[in-house]
Amino acid sequence: MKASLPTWLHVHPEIREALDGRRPVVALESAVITHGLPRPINLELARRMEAEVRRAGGMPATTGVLGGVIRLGMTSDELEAMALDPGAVKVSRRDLAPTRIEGLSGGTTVSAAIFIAAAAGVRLLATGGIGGVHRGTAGDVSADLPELARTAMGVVCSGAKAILDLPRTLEWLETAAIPVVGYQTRDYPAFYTQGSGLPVSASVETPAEAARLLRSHWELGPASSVLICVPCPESDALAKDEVEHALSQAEREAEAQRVRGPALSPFLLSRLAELTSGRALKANLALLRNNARVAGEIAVALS
Ligand code: PSU
Ligand code: MN
Repeated sequence: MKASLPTWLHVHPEIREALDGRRPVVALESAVITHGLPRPINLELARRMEAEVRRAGGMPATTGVLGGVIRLGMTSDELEAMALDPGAVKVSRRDLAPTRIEGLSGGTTVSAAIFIAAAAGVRLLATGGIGGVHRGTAGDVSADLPELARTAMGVVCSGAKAILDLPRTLEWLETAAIPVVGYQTRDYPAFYTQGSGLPVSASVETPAEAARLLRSHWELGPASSVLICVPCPESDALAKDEVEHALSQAEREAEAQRVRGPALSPFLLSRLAELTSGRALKANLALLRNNARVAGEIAVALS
C-alpha cells in the first residue's frame, strides 16, 4: 500500500519505498547537527546516527529544510550541504513556513522534526535531549513540549538537555500526559549524567517492551508522544558535580552577554564543551549514537 504524503514534504525515494513497504523508519532531528555540535564533527555524527539506525535494521530519515524545501530523508550530499552551511537556521515548528518562503536551509528541532515525521506516518524519532522548561525567570519554554503533547511519536532521548530545569520540565510532561519511560532505568536520565535522582513514570527493559508500551499508549488515543529515556553510555557519562559546576559558569556568561531565546541552548552547549575540556561533547556524541541504535531496535520491534 502506498503511504499518502503531503505535497509540501519532499521524501527521499528510499524512505518513500520503506514507508510503502511498512519497514521500520526512524526520523532524526537536525538542529543538533546545525546548532548543537561544532563543524565538522556534526556531519560525522549525522552520518554515524544514520549508520546506527541501519545497523539495528531500521531506515534512518534525517529531517531538515534545504533551500526552503522541507525534507524527510536526505542524500549524503544533502546532509553535507545542511551540516556545513554556516547560514543554516534553527527551525522550530513555528519557523517552518517562513523558512520555506525565504528559501533558507535549516536544522529542525524536535518540535519541527516530529511534526514532519508524523506527517509521513513515521512513529519513531531519535535525538539527544528534548527542549523543556528553562531555569530562571525568562519564561523560556521549548516548543518541543506542546508539539510532543499533540503528536504521536516515540521519542528516544537521554532526557531533557542538562541546561534545563528538570523538575519543572517533568511537571510539564505530566500535565500533558506524556509518559516518561526509563529505558533499563527508573532514574530519569539527565543528558550528560546517567541519572537525575528524579523518577520516571514507567520503565521498560527491552525494545519489545518499549514497542508494546508505544502500541498500548496509542491504542488509547492518537494524540501524545512517549519519551523513551536512555541514559548516556557509562563509559562516556559525566558526574553530576562536574556538569553543574560548568553549567553555572556558562549561565553566568550567557547572562552577562545577554544571550537569550533560541540562541541560548547552542551557546550553553558549546561553552559546556569548552569548560569540560571536550568531555561534555564526547558524552553528547556517545548518547546521540546510542539513542539512534536504540530507536532503530524499537522501530524493528514495532514494525
Ligand atoms: N539535543 C542536543 N543538542 C541540541 C538539541 C538537542 O544534544 O542542540 C536541540 C534539539 O533540536 C531540541 C532543541 O529540539 O535543541 C530545543 O531548542 P529550544 O530549547 O530552543 O526549544
Ligand atoms: Mn526557547
